[in-house]
Amino acid sequence: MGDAGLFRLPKLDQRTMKVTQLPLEHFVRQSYSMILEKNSIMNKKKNYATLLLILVTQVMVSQAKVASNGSMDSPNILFVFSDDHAWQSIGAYGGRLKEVAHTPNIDKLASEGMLFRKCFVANALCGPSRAAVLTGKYGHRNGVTWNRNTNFDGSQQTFPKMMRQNGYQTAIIGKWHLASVPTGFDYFDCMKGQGRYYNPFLQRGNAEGLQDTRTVVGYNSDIVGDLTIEWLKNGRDKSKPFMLMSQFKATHHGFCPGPEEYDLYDDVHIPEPDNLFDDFSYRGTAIREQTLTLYKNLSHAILVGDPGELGELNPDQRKAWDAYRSKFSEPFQAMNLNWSDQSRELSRFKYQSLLKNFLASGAGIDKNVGRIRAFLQENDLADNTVVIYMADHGFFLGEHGFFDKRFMYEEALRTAFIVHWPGKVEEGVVNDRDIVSNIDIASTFLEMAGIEIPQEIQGRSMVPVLEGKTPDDWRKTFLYTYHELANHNVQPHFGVTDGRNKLIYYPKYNEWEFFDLKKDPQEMISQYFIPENKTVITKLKKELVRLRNQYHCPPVITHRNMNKKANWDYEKRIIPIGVK
Ligand SMILES: [Ca+2]
Repeated sequence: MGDAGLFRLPKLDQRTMKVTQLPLEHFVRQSYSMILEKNSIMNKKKNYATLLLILVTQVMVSQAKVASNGSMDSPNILFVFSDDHAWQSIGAYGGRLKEVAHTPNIDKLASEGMLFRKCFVANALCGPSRAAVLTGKYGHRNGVTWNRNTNFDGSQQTFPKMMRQNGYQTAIIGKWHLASVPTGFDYFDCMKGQGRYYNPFLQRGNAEGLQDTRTVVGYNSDIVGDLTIEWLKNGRDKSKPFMLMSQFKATHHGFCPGPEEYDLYDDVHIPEPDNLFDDFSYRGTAIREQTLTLYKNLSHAILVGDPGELGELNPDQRKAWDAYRSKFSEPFQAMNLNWSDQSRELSRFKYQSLLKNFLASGAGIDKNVGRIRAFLQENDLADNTVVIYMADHGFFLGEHGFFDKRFMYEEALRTAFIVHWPGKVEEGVVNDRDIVSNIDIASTFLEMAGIEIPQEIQGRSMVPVLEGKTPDDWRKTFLYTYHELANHNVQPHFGVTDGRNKLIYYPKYNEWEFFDLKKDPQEMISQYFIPENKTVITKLKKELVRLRNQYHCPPVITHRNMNKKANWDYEKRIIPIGVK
């Protein structure tokens, strides 16, 4: 433990477990043909001796009963994954919304495990994050770099496939989003596309492919909770450990809460961020050209009407939803303003409406996290199941006036990540030191299961970090890549962060932004042109090149550009932090 290598080798007993999972015939055939191919000029006597040794080993390891139904060596894994569930909206993160966040169950999970404050995503978008989780790779290596092409190539290696091949029962329930039929799962029951908040259409199947489709009546998060519990109750093969991905659609765009959460934020005032009315001074062109402010770009339907992702409501649901919506539509009508009015009065109303819908949607996830964990507790599964809570990426909740993600600023780059691993992870630890990522999930789950990690995986196992034994060579910097120019006019960019200092590059403009989060946690004044930062910026540029090489980034964005002297208007308007 605490090995400083890039990947830690599995323990010997864990390595042998992998062998016992392979059918004997398969093992003999593979081994024998491999020997013949590789050693055709070796004498046959030696070949047979090698084969005999392998067979004897096979028989010996088969004597040992493989840990089933979860154990310390091959624990069950429950991966709860939500969508856009901003870390600052979760109480345990202690941010500006902690007094109004309604996340008691996620907070409890944090109090029983390790909460990461520096979990960064490779790319803050739904599809790319899901592909990064499954493969442990950046988008340019797994094929999903943006949401317009989320047709994941299911023939590539993924951790669920490897776990399934090594004796785990694998299942995924809820949001999939990756267009192609899920592969590597003994069971899947997923929404089509983004999924609808009410009465979602679900596609169900197994390792053989799609088996049936159906519409399930009800509210999305409650359905994901129900189906997760139902699978744990009746879908499991109790002779095997399981790896279950329970993936919520909430709190994605549409931000529709469920009926049980309709009244949660009545008469509650949501605190505003200091930079709700950011004027985008002292930063580059990209932030001034985006179209993701809640006061200009959030549609009427999203806050006071029917969002596109609402789904088709039955008469009872319609009546309840309209009554809920009147809490927003009636005050809006009373203001007697056009929706496109950009007055602070209407902007503040939009902020309150967005946040109430978002937080109530988050509360619906939290309630179901509580239900699922209660089931584990009541069914003797709590002690041998690792429970993870993670969001696919962060989300702006009014910071800079934004309501979306994409930018490499802290609200989107960071994501919620909490791990409860009974007997392994110390309870209630907040990890604000180690930089971890969604690309680390695959390696981590493989090591938890005692499966050797393929070299081609780009993320690293967090197991030693979780055990409080962070290797000396653990990453000190992180590469972010944003490829998509589709919605909200956010230009492609990439950058590097060491957790405090952050450098972002926008190729289209040949512009850089530099922030020191200790001095400027809200990233309001780029300090790129301040002479005293030259040393750290030069160091980060070198690190950016090193990381892009390490991760085999394609040369679509040339390093020649990166070395050109930036020359742009705002250079003249730049000020050092602290100077008024
Ligand atoms: Ca998302």
